[in-house]
Amino acid sequence: MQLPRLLLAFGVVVGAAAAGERHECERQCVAGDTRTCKYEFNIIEYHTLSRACYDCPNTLSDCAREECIVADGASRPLLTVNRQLPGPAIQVCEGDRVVVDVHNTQFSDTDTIHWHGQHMRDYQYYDGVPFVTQCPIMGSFRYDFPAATPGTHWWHSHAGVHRGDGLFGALVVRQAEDSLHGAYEVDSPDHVLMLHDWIHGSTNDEFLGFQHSKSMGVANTILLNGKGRDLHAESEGREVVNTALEVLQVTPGLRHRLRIVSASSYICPMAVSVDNHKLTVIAVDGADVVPRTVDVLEIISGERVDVVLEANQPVGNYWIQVHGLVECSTKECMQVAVLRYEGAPDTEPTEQVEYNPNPSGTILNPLFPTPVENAVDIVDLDALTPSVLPEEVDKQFHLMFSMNGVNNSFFFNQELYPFNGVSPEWQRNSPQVNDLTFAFPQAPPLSQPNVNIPKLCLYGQDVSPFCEGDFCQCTYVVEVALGDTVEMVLVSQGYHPFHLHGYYFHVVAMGVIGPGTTVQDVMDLDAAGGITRKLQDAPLKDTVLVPNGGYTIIRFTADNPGWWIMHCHFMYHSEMGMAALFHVGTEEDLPPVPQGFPSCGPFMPEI
Ligand SMILES: *[C@@H]1O[C@H](CO)[C@@H](O)[C@H](O)[C@H]1NC(C)=O
Ligand SMILES: [Cu+2]
Repeated sequence: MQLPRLLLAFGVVVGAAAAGERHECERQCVAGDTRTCKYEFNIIEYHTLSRACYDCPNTLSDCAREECIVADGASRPLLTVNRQLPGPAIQVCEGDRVVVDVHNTQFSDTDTIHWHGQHMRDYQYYDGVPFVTQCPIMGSFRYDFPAATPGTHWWHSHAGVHRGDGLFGALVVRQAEDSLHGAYEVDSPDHVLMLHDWIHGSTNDEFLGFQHSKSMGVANTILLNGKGRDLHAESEGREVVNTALEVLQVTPGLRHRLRIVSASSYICPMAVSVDNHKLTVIAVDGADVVPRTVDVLEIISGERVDVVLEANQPVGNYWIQVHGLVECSTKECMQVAVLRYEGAPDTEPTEQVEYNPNPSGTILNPLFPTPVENAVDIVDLDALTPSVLPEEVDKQFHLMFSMNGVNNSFFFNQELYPFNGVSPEWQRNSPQVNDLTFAFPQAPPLSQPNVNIPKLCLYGQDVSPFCEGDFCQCTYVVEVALGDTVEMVLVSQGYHPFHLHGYYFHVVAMGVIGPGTTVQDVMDLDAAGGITRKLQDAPLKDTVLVPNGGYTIIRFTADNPGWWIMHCHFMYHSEMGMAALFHVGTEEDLPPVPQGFPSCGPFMPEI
């Protein structure tokens, strides 16, 4: 039977009331109908449980008021776009022109917005990385780019730790006819699930406490589409607030496409499952894969997973469970949402849920990639569009992601309080790439190519001029010619989600060797034939786990010129310098800098 796909989804507004009306671009996609989709993003400093909430939580109906942000009921300052958490979702059709006017109303801070998943080919100036592609926004800035890469994506602040304070939202690009449309009937704009971790205070306060004092930098809880409950309130002596949970409504008998995004900021990979339901994975990071059915999916900061959920169980309410892993297990962070069948009562499931970091069943993308039966690693997935990669590449790079105990001058003073002169609770390891802390240029090399980069250091060259003792800091750049085929061997001590701007890459290998694995260990294993590369139908991603004590190998053709940041997607790690720049081609390969594009830089005249 042919079901009226999508009409169902767009015909009725289901679930909890979304803030305001639907944007006219949020529509069923039809070939030939492309539009200009305009958005106003006001970056506003704000607070949970503000006066917009009236008598919430005492009067529960007040909590649903427009501009009232409850989160998990903890009172804290935050940053918003348009007083919403998450910020407004952009849901458009492939080929639409997306125009977002960002107005920064912060009293004393700047911002930029990155469109995670869009590769900005020919629109490099709108990638949204401060001091790389543009100057930080002080007043207003108009982003203008085509929705060129279909799939489930998201947008977020790329400035400081603002993402953790609430500056993020969904960016979904649908197609008139997608390759996997036969796999589901419903693709509702209400079925986007943004997962993010949350702390009970201002992110900057916590970040400074982590760097200079004894704060551990771990999340307090997880929120699903900005909603959730402080599940440890009672045991930790906080006021118990009966906050609303997110509800996803499904139609009995139909298959629904759920679009899951990890907007996590802290070190909080998550395990996602739905009680009594299997999840059929059809896309990762927006790119279609040959469908695989699993029980649980693990997702790390920046990743997206699209699944099909068939509503084939008795009409009722079921828990959607999200459990935090790694550092999120120290506070047993978890959250639930309700999967509600049409016709089911407006109640919560009665099953008790308990924190469980070791879910059973078949797991997609496990944190510990091993050749065990019940795991589907990212490299086990097949891209839906067949491809065969050549055996050889033009350029190979090795990048080590590690946490180093060095006299990082941001936290230590070699004379007054060196790393080895303080007790362990005051020590902080520095997140580095190839033992280097990334220093941002003073002006964006993309839009101001003539401004000197004072601390420029190139891959493969001597970096000693940039070191003071054991601490090295520079603007680390990996350069290739336009069109080069590239392999990056990513090695890691600890878990790090690697994100490269401007590209999809093929994930061709992933594995674990053991604690303390070095680049040399991976090279030796590779030389001995111990690493098999998947050159046929390797899945495409833009964010990938580099497992603890292991490696991930990616390949792609550097056909998108520009200056692209690549970084660990854990917010603290990238802000503390676990980043580098990937420079492709030359100025001549780029479109002209847009007229009137803002410029910035140091003012240091001769004296
Ligand atoms: C840091 O500086 C101190 C004092 O100069 C030195 O003794 C120590 O070896 C350096 N490195 C570490 C990791 O502490
Ligand atoms: Cu990291």
